[in-house]
Amino acid sequence: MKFYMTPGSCSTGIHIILEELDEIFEAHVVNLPAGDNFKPGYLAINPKGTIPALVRPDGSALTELVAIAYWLGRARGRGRLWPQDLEGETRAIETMSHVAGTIHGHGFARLFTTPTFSRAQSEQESVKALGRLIVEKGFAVLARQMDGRDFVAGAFSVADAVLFYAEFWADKTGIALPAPLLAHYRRLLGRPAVIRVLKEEGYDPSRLGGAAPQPAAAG
Ligand SMILES: N[C@@H](CCC(=O)N[C@@H](CS)C(=O)NCC(=O)O)C(=O)O
Repeated sequence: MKFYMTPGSCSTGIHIILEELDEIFEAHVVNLPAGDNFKPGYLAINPKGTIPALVRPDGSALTELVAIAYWLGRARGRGRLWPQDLEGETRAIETMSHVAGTIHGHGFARLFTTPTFSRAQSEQESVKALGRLIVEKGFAVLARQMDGRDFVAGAFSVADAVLFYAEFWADKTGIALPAPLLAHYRRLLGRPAVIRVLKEEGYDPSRLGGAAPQPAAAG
């Protein structure tokens, strides 16, 4: 398979899944700051110009992080990274949609690609502040969901790798994680596949996960 990714981006979640599955794949780094995602060569693979994208053994390209995670979870490794029961499957989809759609798409995107939300220079800081608020509210909801659980849906699944990339971004941007999410993040930071991926993407895993948890909101 061919995996189109950018180190430290949302594709890290898919990279972890590939590594957890022991997949053999070609990694193609797409340089987002250089705009390589909008060059014809990449648009021929993913017309949306986003990463990640995965070209599968039959040559077809799959886009959208949640769909790629779902397909890898179900179709590869005899389905061992996909929950086996309906409730687990449903909760995995619920969490992945929340992370990719809300926390990433509405929250972190406002922090990382602020001008795509408003071109006005005077609004840049307020767009970022709103993004941070959306991320924090999203994490507060997820923290209640994850309280008392080691993983999103029973055993480790693709949904944990998806949640991980948002927790990783919180760490990188100095957004404090609520205690249940910090515990989940640290749990994943201890997995050999996660350590391998972070090193391959240029990070030192031993320097991650050190932040104090966010105190629980009053009331
Ligand atoms: N809906 C897409 C969004 C993925 C996404 O936003 N990827 C970012 C990197 S984390 C990206 O490709 N940004 C470049 C751009 O949108 O121009 C998905 O879920 O896969």
